[in-house]
Amino acid sequence: MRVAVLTATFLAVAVVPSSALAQLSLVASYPLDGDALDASGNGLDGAVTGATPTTDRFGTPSSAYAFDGVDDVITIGADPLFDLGSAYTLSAWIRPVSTSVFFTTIVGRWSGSSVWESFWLGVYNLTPPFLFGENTTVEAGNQTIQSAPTPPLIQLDQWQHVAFTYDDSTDQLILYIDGTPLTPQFGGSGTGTLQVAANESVSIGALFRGTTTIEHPFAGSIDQVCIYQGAMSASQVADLAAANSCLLPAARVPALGGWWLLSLVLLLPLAAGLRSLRQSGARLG
Ligand SMILES: [Ca+2]
Repeated sequence: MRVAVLTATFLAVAVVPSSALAQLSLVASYPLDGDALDASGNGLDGAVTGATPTTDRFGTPSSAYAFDGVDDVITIGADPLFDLGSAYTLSAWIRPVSTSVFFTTIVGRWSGSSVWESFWLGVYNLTPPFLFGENTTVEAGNQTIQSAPTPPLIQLDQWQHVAFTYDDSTDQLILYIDGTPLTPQFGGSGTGTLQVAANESVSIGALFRGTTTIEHPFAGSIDQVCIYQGAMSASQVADLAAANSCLLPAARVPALGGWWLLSLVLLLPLAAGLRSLRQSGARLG
C-alpha cells in the first residue's frame, strides 16, 4: 500500500505540468493543404471564399492558400473556444505581395461591440512593410503593436513565419518574424481580457465583420495558421517557426518519464497479484 501511495504521488508530481505550460493550449490549426479544415481536433473548420490553393514554402502544390487582396477570405465562425481570454498566440506562414490596401489581415476576429478587433495579426503596406498586432480588451480598449523598420523585416514575395503573443499577466504584446522577437516601433504593452462578441467570426485573409462585410483583405499566400490560448515564450515561438505544423503544447504530450511511471503504476498491481498467486501456490504445494 505504501509503495502504491508513494508511486501515485510521484506520478502526480511527474505529469502535472508547470503553470505556464498548463495555460497554453492549441485552439485551432489550419495546415491549408487543399482545404481549410481544423487539424487541432476541435472541429473549428473554415469555409473558403475565393481563395485558391497554391504552393507552400517547400514548393508543394495545394499546400497553402492565395488571397487576391480584394474579397478572398476563409471564415471560421465564432466558437466560444475563440474567446481567448487574457493571453493568446497567433502564428502563420505568409508570402505577401504588393497591394494597395493599407491594413491587411493574416488572421483576426472582430470584437463586435466596438469599432476595434478582438485580435488581429496583419501587415501594414508601407515601405518596408510592417507587421502589426492589435487587440481590444474589456478593461483597456484598443492596444496595438507595430514592428520597427529594422531587421528582421517583412519581405514581399518571400515566405516568412510571423507570430503575435499577448499576455495580460506580463502586460506584453510581442511580434515575431521567423522566430525572432521584434523591437516594437510603438505599443507593446496592454492589459485585460479580450472583448468578444458571440456572433463575430474568426477569419483568415481578411476581417469578416458581422455576417457579410469583408474588410482589410490580404494579398499573397498564407499557410499553417495556428491559434493558441496562452502566450508562448520566445523559445516556444522559435520552436514553432522551425516546425512544419502547429506544435502541441508539451503539457498535452506525456513525457517519456510520465509514460514510464504510468507503466509502473499499471504493472505494480499485476506484479503484486502474481506474487500473491505464487505464494498461495507454494502453500498449496
Ligand atoms: Ca500547408
